[in-house]
Amino acid sequence: MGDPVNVAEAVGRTLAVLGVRGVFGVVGSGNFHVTNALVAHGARFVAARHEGGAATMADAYARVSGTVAVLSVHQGPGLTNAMTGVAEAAKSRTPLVVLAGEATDVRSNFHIDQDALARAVGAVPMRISSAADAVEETVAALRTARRERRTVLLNLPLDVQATTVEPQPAPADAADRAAREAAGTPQGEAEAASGEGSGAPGEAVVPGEADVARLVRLLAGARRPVFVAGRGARHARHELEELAARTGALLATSAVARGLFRGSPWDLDVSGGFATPLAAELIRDADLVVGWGCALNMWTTRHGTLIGERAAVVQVDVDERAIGAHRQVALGVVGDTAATARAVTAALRPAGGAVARRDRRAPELARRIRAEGRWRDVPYADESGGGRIDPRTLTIALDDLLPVERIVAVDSGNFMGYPSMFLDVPDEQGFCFTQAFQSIGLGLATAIGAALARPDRLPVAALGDGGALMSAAELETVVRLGLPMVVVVYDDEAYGAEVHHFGPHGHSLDLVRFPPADLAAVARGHGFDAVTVTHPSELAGVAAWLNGPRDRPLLVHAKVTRDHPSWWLEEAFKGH
Ligand SMILES: Cc1ncc(C[n+]2csc(CCOP(=O)(O)OP(=O)(O)O)c2C)c(N)n1
Ligand SMILES: [Mg+2]
Repeated sequence: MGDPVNVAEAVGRTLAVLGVRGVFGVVGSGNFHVTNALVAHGARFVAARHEGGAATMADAYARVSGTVAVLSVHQGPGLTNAMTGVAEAAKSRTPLVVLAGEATDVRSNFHIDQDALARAVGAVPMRISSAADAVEETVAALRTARRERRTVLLNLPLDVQATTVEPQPAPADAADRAAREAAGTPQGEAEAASGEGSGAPGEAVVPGEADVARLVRLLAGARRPVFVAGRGARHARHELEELAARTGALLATSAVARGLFRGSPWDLDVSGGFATPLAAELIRDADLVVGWGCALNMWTTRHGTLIGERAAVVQVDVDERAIGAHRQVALGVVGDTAATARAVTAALRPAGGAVARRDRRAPELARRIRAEGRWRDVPYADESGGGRIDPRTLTIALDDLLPVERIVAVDSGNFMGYPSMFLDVPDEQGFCFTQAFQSIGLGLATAIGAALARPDRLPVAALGDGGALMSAAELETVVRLGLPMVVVVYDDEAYGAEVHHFGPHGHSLDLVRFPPADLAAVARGHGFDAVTVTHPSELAGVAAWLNGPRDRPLLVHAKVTRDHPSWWLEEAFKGH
């Protein structure tokens, strides 16, 4: 393998040879060599302007590409800057390797306890301990990320980095095998950390026969079954649709799996705070709810209210610990979602037998789902006026204007339901929801990472004014990368979530309101095109951008009405 290289180079080369392609970060002295080696061996490095942005870009890239991503940061502050994004990734079980320089000398300004930091947010601390073990330890870190769907911190102590690795010919078959493993498809999509489902494919966990038989019996006896698919079912659309067709089940998803059943006449879209009135009615009416790779947590069940009192609840999950973690279940099946659905379908009597299509799949219901199944079909009174646009009107208009082949990323805040509910997505890869840590400020970087994983789709970042300004450093990254992105800012000149949380109790709101900021000018300063929308007629500027060369990204600065909280926020407050 040629000349001796130092440990940093060996680590970077190993990761690249094993198939890592997406690398994000901010380069300092402690990660300079490792990052250069990654690039030299075929990885793409994306420079962010803040490590927080880089972490979330890597997270989103891993989720959408289905491969392990790498985050590369400087020792100490490089890592602390990244920690919010690392926490989101860890809670979401995103397969991610964080490469961080490490100052082990306690007298160094950069010294902190990096292991403790990783552990505190649920990431797995690992370390390159010596030149002799560097390659093996790198492979182990990648394997943990991939196989266990963990976010791994691979510490690179500065003194060890500088030592020399003797050339060792990598056996071709081992490299091949490892490369397949690393570049594999862990469908790393994530739901809330709080244990939202798991169940990535790979080594599919086969369910026990007795459990399959129990689930067959429950499905055979149910008149109105509903399936709720989560992160762990994102690879199982086909199998779940087939089983649903045999049992008459209706199909819903948790927020992170939004779009999974798009195109099915039985698709109820999201179960939870974002559910349409029709979806809520049908899920509440179910006599059997089966969560597939879905934790059925307080968000997905609206604090339990979406599950009828007499409904039997079943959970299928690859992780035994996820079963019953959020609510009691009548049956827990430990198994991969696709493998379990296949086994249950095979065990059912042939179509046309006792377990034929159920009454819930009547043509009348399909007609209702067609007519009332989307939020934009629910009548509302447009409150636009006085220089502000109703966010529903804004989002419906954008839904009409923007190409269907889109990938939507949503930040946190009062506004977040509008894009999550009124912007349609083509499939489960059209929605990237980094909300396991409920942090504001991740939406823009999420859109960047997702856009790089799906360059064929128009990326749409939906942000509040607070989240937009918190992450504004990455506007330049969007421009520099030449991404044809649409950033929509729902500007209420406030931390609206806090205004609506505390306003009704008579508290002063001075600390959570802000004077108007010209966000269109901020965006133009970074090289964006921008339009300010205070009235529906101004959306013509968006149409003009879409018709044009799209050689710069577009920021839509929407001044939105702000008289009352969104209904999903009122719902969410119950969880505080
Ligand atoms: C990093 C972080 N800081 C603070 C909060 C608390 N918080 C939740 S929503 C919110 C306001 C967000 O404001 P904005 O982005 O303008 O959206 P809006 O609520 O106004 O729609 C804040 C401060 C948080 N969730 N995450
Ligand atoms: Mg706001």
